[in-house]
Amino acid sequence: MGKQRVLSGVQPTGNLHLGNYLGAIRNWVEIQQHYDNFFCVVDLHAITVPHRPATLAQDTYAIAALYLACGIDLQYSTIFIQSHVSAHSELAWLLNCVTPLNWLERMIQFKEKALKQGENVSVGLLDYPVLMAADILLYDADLVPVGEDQKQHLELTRDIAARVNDQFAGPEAPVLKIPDPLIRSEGARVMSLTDGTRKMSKSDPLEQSRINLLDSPDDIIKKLKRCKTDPIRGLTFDDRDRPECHNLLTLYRLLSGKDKTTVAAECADMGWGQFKPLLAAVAIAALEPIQAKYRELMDSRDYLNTVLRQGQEKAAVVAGATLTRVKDALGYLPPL
Ligand code: AQP
Repeated sequence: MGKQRVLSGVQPTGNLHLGNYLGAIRNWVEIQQHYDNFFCVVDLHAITVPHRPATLAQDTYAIAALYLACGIDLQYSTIFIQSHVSAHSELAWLLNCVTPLNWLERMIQFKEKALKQGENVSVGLLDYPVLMAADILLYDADLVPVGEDQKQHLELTRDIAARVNDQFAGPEAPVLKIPDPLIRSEGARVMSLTDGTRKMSKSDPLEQSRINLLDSPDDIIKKLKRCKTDPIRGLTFDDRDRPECHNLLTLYRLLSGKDKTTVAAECADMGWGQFKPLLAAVAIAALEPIQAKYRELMDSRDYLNTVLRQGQEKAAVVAGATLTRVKDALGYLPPL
């Protein structure tokens, strides 16, 4: 039997932060050799909120370079740009016509992001999870490694696939494979540095709320110096009344590679003044090699273009086959 298929992606909507890294990309790297992986830069999703045309292409390159810099290995993985494979938009339209509107209106991320946009909220923002379902289903993905925030969208993807199978195929010959989410308990929800009850997010207007993968050592030190804490001495995991403390200890644990018991013992008697420089040092050490590799890749535009062109060719073959299967099941006249 061949390897199971994995698909995931990140939007080029700004600087990648520790949440994107620890919740998603680092996990992709860790598991990649066991799977046949497709990792895309989901640029069609990036315009579901107001975006800047002047920086979209550059941001797209930057995410692709960061995938490689974080350790995505082309021996196991295909990297491509979502908008370079037109089957994504086409399948999204077909799935739109099968998906009940009220399924989308229930999506938490839509409600949260729509609130920020008032009357300017686009149909695309509501439709985002259908496009995401198309991204996943086109590749017959078995597993989708994501952070906790995407769990509801994954459930919707499964529901849409099941509905297509129910309506247009028999149980013996499903048209679409139903994928499973792969959400690791560690790092699944990295929280903001300014509010330990909110997730770290690219779109948070407060730059201080996140550590970006490309932040300089000085910026990391400053952000951690100013980040929200509490007046209690002694640092502990899992105290519901101390969300910032749990988040910062978890970051320290994940970035240092130490286990939870070791970190709990090491930090049990510490104050923030002692802990913050320690966390800054491990964050800087973890990001330094990624940043060096990123700079090298961004200076090798021909190489990046080759990677993305080859990725697009490979992705288009797999996606095209699924799209044809779905169109056949829906009864379309094939091209003559
Ligand atoms: N705070 C987080 N903790 C753990 N995982 C996270 N992810 C995002 N934030 C966290 C995971 O990163 C992957 C890519 O996310 P995305 O760029 O597609 O969009 P998002 O989930 O909406 O991430 P952001 O940073 O909050 O972006 P904006 O602000 O643009 O919406 C996903 O696997 C996600 O789970």
